[in-house]
Amino acid sequence: MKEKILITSALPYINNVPHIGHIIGSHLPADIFARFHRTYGDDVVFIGGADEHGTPAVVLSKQTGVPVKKIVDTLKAEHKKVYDKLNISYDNFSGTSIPMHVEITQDFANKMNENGYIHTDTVEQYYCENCQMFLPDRFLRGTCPKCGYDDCDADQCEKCYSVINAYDLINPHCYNCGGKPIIKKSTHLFFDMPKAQKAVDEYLESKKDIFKPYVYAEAKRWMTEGLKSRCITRDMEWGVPVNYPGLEDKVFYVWFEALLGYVTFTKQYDENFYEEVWKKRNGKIYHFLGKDNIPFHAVFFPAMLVGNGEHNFPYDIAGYNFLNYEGKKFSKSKRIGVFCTPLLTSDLEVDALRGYLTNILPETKDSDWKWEEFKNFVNSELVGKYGNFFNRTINLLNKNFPTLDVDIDTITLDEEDKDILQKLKDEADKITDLYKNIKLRDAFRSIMLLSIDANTYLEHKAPWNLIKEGKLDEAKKVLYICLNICRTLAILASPVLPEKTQEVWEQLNLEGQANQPDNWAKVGKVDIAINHKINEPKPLFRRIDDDYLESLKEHFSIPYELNFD
Ligand code: B3M
Ligand code: ZN
Repeated sequence: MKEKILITSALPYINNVPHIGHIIGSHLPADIFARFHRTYGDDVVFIGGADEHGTPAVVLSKQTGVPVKKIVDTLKAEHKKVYDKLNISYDNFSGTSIPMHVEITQDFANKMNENGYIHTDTVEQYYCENCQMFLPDRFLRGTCPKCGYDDCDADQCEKCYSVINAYDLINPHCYNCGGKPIIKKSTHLFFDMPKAQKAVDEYLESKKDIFKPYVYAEAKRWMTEGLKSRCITRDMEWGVPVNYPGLEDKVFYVWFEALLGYVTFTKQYDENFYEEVWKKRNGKIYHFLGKDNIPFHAVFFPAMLVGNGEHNFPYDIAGYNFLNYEGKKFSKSKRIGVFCTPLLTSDLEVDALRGYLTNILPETKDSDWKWEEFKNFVNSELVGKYGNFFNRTINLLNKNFPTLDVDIDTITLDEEDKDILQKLKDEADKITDLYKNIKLRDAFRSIMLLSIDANTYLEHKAPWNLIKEGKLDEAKKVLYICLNICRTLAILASPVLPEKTQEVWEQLNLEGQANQPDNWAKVGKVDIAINHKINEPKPLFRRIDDDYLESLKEHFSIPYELNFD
């Protein structure tokens, strides 16, 4: 039965341009999962967009003197180009500055207020006299009260990922000028998180076997400390305006409204789907994000949903670890990393990149980009194993039997045929389950392994010898089996390698698209027409030699230079 599946990828702050670590940590896995479900036959909506508000872009604006709106518009366009180039198949890539988002956020907060989850309080807030401003979130720095990290901001510690309350920061100072802030009174809205503690506990309990263990553990860590009231408004101009009487000069705290971006962007894309999934709770919501975002999605958001009472809860939260670069942390200023804007002017095959990233997806621990490993992966796995099996099969067919015409009555399967067909079926089932359970790296690795088995079968059967010996029916049988394996291998890998699997689909001369809805029903099956006509073969992936690798390294080491002219 068709299921409604809503997939979201964390909304990036718009104060930079993504590097490959951002891609591997949410956009790519979310895209693979969305592509799988579409081809599987589900009713999928995949949304993302820019987290345009909050302090990150405002901080950059202060540093560069460029108006924040201009920063956001310029960088958002760069983001979109990168995601398009990588074939991230967003149904709706939007942004939190759209008018509909103001309405959704305000209505959501009103309802929480009606339900008694919001109160106002006049509190002492840090204010920089030098900069003449309150110091929300990233504008305030100090020492983390949890881990002692000395460059912690007043929102979340970059080191231990603890969510911080501004007044708990030790030795606070202004990020802008380094000055010591004074304390000024200001009235704000507070979210009564303790009131939601029990319901969030129960929610998390029900997710014990669904969330990955470290996502569950990260959520529990915050719960065990006990939820505290959290300020959900800020003294800033840039953001979603608050409509609460007397507080109209404030905006909502960025995490409060950004999470609701998921609701807005669904509604903006498809009102009916929004009604079904968010309001009637008929469907599953999957969030993809980096590990630093886990507490907000697994605790703060569910707590908001408890307070609001009118929306569906996340079904699963796929949190990813980080990607390092050759053993070091990505750093734009030190030019350490693989940056994304160079993609736009590179002839690097996007699926080679997607394949390698999937192979090192940081699902259970941090992983490491290594150029040498990238080269070896492309040459030995994509060219040597996966691509090679298609190429040999299509070549042999094209040269010897451009129209196959297998005589089905004369086919008798020997043990080796039966083994490979059983393997095909078993592996297809296993890989399908891995996709469903968001074990995308294992799914992809299993596809690569299956292509080794397929090559071994072909090698053993050596249809080229059978042809020489005049055993044409036997040769046709082997190639017919290989042709069917090719179809399964193409469909199975289509979520990861959308361009290449479509190319090979056309070489195989199969109908429609490799990734068309419901095509998944064909995986593991052997039912291609017996008089199938094959097309021209062409090598699938480009081999990477040392010179090309050097030029790629150089090309991808250049980060985007901010330029707002
Ligand atoms: N913008 C944090 C980040 O970019 C934040 C995610 C919002 S998801 C609703 O990592
Ligand atoms: Zn200052």
